[in-house]
Amino acid sequence: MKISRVLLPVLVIAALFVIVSCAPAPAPTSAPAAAPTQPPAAAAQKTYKDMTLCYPQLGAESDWRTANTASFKETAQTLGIKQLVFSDAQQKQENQISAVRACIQQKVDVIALPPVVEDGWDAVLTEAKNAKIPVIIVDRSVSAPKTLYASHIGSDMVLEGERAAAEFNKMMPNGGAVLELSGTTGSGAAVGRAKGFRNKLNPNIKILDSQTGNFTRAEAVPVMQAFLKKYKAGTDFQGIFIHNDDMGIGAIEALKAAGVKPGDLKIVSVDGTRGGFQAMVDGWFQADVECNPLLGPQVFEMALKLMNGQTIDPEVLTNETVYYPDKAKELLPTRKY
Ligand code: GZL
Repeated sequence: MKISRVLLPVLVIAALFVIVSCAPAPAPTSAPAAAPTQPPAAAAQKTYKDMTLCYPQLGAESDWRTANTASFKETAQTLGIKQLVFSDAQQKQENQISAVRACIQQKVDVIALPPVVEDGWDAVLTEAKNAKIPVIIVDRSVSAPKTLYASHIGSDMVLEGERAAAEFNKMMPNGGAVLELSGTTGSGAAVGRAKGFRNKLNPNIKILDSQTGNFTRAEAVPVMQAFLKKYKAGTDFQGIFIHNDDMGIGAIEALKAAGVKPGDLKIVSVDGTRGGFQAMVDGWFQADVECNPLLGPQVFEMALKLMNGQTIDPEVLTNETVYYPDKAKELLPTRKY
């Protein structure tokens, strides 16, 4: 078959096109991808033996605090953690902040912070977050944004204050006046208890005066002495709301010296320590609102979950009750703190 000179090149180009477009795809230049491998084994789970936990304790101001410290040290020992980085800030926020910064430098796994006061933590919590060290707020609360820490575990301080108010409402149905011996100024415990107390106290019961005893027995004595100089026990006031047992024991010293007898006044305290139970046995306290310091086991469990990338509840409140003199004698020998 003759093909014209014009048609021939067209046929050649067309033929070439067909060859290229049908030709099998050129062999890949790189070697074929290896068969997919198994996903990487999950990272080995951390255990307590891998844990370095920082606990910059706020102080040693009360029997409650002593029991809280013991709970952390004993639990760390029992679990066999790698290291508990413990320090005592002597109730000074600047010391706590320095201790947290030292733990950040040390690259601890978790920081458990029992804040002495509510405010002033944003900067150091931001530093911990930037260092990718999770923080658990323990016991008292902070005003810093919740995005700066993993969780808060502690008591509902407002409820504790409300429970104390309910006791005075029951004991003083016809009203009267009470004094308040409050905890450390600006602390979540004192702020919450005072708030709750005022939430629920009957309007016919007046808060005659309120002074801080900084949660210590020693500082409560002069505060109670000054109250007794200014007001007549039983006449000007019939009751006292005391934010912790240690200050209650200090107040009792001053009341005894002024000739006040057990039962002359309606006294409600907070914590439920052995000292508070003894004060109920002796007739000084009419009720003791529980505040549990034994938080160590729960905090270490939360810390291990954080180390293994697990989420934890952002807020863990401890279940508490109110103790009364009628059971105090029987329960006193069983008290753990
Ligand atoms: C409350 C705690 C308080 C106690 C005091 O959770 O922070 O501090 O009530 C202690 O005894 O000093």
